[in-house]
Amino acid sequence: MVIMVQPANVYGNPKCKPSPVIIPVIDLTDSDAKTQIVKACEEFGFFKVINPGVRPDLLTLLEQEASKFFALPDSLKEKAGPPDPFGYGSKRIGPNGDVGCIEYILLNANLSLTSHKTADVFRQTPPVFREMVEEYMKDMRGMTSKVLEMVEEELKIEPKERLSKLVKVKESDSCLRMNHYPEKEETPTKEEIGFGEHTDPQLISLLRSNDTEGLQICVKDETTWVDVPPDHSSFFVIVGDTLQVMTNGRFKSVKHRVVTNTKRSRLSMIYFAGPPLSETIVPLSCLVPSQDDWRYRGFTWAQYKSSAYKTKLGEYRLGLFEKQ
Ligand code: GA4
Repeated sequence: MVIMVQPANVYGNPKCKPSPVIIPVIDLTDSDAKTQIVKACEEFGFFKVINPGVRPDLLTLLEQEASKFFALPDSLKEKAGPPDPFGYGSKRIGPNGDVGCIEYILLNANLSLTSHKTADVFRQTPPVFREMVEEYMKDMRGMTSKVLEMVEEELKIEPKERLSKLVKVKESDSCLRMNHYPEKEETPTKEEIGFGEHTDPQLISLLRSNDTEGLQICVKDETTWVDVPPDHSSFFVIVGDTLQVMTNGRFKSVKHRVVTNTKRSRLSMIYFAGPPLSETIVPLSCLVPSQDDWRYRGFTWAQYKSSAYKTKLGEYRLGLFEKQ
């Protein structure tokens, strides 16, 4: 199955008449799912998952509790900020001057490792919020490992190079972001940036949103942006930089962004599945046996993360690690 979408006109060139783009829609229970996943990761670095197997009541409850947090007075929310990088943030994204029409909560997937800013998020919310977050992250860990296992099977990745184990182990450095893009009071005349264009540094990310549009991905020639129609009952899978390196560029880490132009607020939750900090990231030798063919030099996830935090959102972070 696929969704046909038209290239977004606002940031594109209005003179060219672009052809529609087809975003893959994959049912993980389909017998052919693993082949479809690999094709989608190669072509777009992006696909939609239907029938994700996550309890709809958990999604509804978590969304309700997150909305209640964002509806609190600024003075209370700000007690959990500014983010370090975890905690509550408003308008500023990351430490290098990026801004957007957004407020958010960023949480480490391992809540017990968490900073006092995160503890302050839960101080402002009922205990059920933390319980829902923990349950949701467990489900997200399950879904990311399932997708990666399917990739392993299709690409015949050897057991010692398993991708899925990187996100299953307790040392996995994953995080959860809840983004709230407030509604506009007046009819907006132009779209504004909610979250600027970027690629995700991790292995893969799972994004879910309410029924408000705004997400766009960059396709084809790297210059065409397309609107991704929202679907609150499905998840979107985003390939990150780390998976691009491990597949030696075969999978694309997709550039994406969020524009806000609606009278309805947008609420999204993204789980970023990352490897352990000490993990060395190199192309998988079962895919690329000769090091001469590696397009990237190796790095640990800790090194990549610290270099990412020195960049602006839209920078091409892998450039530093490409072989000449
Ligand atoms: C982009 C993907 C995730 O949202 C994130 C972001 C992180 C942050 O907001 O703290 C970064 C950004 C993201 C990449 C470059 C740096 C770090 C903001 C920023 C400018 C949580 C992540 O892991 O990397």
